[in-house]
Amino acid sequence: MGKNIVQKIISSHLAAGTPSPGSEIGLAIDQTLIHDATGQMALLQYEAIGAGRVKTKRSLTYSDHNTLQVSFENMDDHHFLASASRKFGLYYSRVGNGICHQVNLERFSVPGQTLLGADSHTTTAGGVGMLAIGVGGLDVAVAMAGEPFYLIMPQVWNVRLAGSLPPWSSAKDAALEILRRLTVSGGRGKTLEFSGEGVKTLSATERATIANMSIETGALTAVFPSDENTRRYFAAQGRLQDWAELAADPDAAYDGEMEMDLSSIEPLVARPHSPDHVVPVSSEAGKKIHQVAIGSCTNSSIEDMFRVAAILRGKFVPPEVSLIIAPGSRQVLRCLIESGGLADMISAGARFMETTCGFCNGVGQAPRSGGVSLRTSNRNFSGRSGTPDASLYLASPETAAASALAGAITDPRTLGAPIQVRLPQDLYIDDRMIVPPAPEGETVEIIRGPNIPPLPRFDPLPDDLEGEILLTLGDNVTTDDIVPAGAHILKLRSNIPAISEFVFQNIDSGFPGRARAAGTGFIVGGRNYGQGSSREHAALCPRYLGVRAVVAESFARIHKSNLINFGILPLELANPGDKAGLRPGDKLRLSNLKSLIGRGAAVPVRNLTQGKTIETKLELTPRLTQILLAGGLLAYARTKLTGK
Ligand code: MIC
Ligand code: SF4
Repeated sequence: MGKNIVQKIISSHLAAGTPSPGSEIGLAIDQTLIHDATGQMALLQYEAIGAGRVKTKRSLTYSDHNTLQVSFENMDDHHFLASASRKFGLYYSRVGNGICHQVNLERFSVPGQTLLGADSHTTTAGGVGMLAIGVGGLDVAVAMAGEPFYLIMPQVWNVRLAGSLPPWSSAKDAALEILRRLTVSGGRGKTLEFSGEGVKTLSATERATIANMSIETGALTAVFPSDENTRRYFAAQGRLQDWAELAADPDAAYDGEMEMDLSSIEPLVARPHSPDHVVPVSSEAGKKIHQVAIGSCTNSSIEDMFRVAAILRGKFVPPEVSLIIAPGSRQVLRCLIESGGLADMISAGARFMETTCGFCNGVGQAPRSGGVSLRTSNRNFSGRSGTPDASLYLASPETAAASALAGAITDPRTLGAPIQVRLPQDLYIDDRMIVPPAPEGETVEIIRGPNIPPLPRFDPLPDDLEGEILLTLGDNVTTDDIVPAGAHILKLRSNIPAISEFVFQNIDSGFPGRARAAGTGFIVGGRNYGQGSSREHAALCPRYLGVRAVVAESFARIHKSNLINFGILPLELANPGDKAGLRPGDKLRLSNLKSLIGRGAAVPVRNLTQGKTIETKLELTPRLTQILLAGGLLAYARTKLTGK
């Protein structure tokens, strides 16, 4: 029996286990990435592990998320990241060089290799045939130390693409169509592998857009074949030596499949406040908008930007709309300048932003109160823009440009004949903004500003836990709900005591105070608890405040790992109906934890207030059991790697 692409990459990187769906495997990691929202913790944790220089083929740090400098914190953090990267053997991409996923795709992606990134959209590199997985920063730190990355072998789903996108429909619409079908949880436990004649009609960056948003379905990642189109992309990047062909064997088997005819995809939009609230643009047409933001790691490639420039050429945005454009990398920006596209955008009234994440996670360009913002990014969770009552819509660059010109949501097909863009021959390749690590043996001092206090220390799991339910929540709670985005919060990513004061801020601002007063506490959630980003702060900060278990119907993959990594028990309700009997303020007791968890037994939760006991499941591999007992991955990895 032949192999599919995922099986091929996994078998060439298998470091432990047997790759059958549902079992734990260890994967050798070729490349890692971290950035200035997750990298501070990753590098502090890497330093605490004490493993010397990184052991991967290449590890990178990007400064792209936290680039506002209205006070000292972000710049201090950048100096920390640059100096620690230099010391530990990581390449450092300076602010202004671009968004991690776009730059990584352009300059470092390698088909057939593994990439582990402390960012959920690491999946973007699946567009050129990498097995690219988003995780918490601590998992990346451990991989940089040379340890395999452990995961549950996913099912591999064959997404068979037929046809080609009609004029004015774009890869973003295909990504939204996948979300419409799978919702924000339908991809759980799966990797999406793309095949079929339709794949050949998509360029490498269009594939990257689809791979980028696959994480929104809850999938582990997405992978495209590496073919002639991929080869062309690598040739344009001057990196043909990194290209390799990668395809599934003709008789490869899959665990499931999905058919999608690209020619039937019309322009789509995701309504507030979830990326799976997908409807045709035409059904929202005419809705007034106040802001249009084009960019983010989903849609900031040269192709995207050139299409936007062509639509805007010779036109002007009406006064009620603020049009924001942020290209994905310095390379994209340079091409826009040389082609005249930048002039078209500026002449049309666009505000031009840095080549960073920016508006995408609320670092600048917050909409007005109650405002409506149409964006080309991948998440429209409530509060993510920095304005709690704003409504965010997600759409393609074509829909965004058409809507900006009209001042209302507009189907781009109303613009008439399709636009033709000629992509540049010369991409102005220039890697000078990527600082290499120090040569081995050179002494490098790590620079730490006052925003970087020492790592908090956590004790091992006690035998008994008693505390109160601090908060009960519904389904699909996002990591943006737990530790919100926004410039004033993001700048504290390296300062756990300070950022912990913002936990659940948009839902229940009294949470931190209540948690601290309670000493030990629990959270109750519904289905798919912790969906969205990889931010380990959504586990680390609650742990810092005294949360020791989350009881939920189910958990999103990355967040569940992060909870375990920081010693919080992710307890799944055996009977979802029991959730109704868990009320805020109820006192809970969990007894004999060490022996129960140690022998893989169920963990009963005694509700002392209601006088009832609830059954929960704690599905752990032997390795995860050891991590929980040790109080978290940091303590476990340090002992394993250094004996301390
Ligand atoms: C996001 O898009 O939500 C982020 C900001 O890039 C996060 C990373 C983080 O919050 O640390 C992600 O996607 O993982
Ligand atoms: Fe940056 Fe937004 Fe992409 Fe996250 S989703 S990496 S914040 S551009």
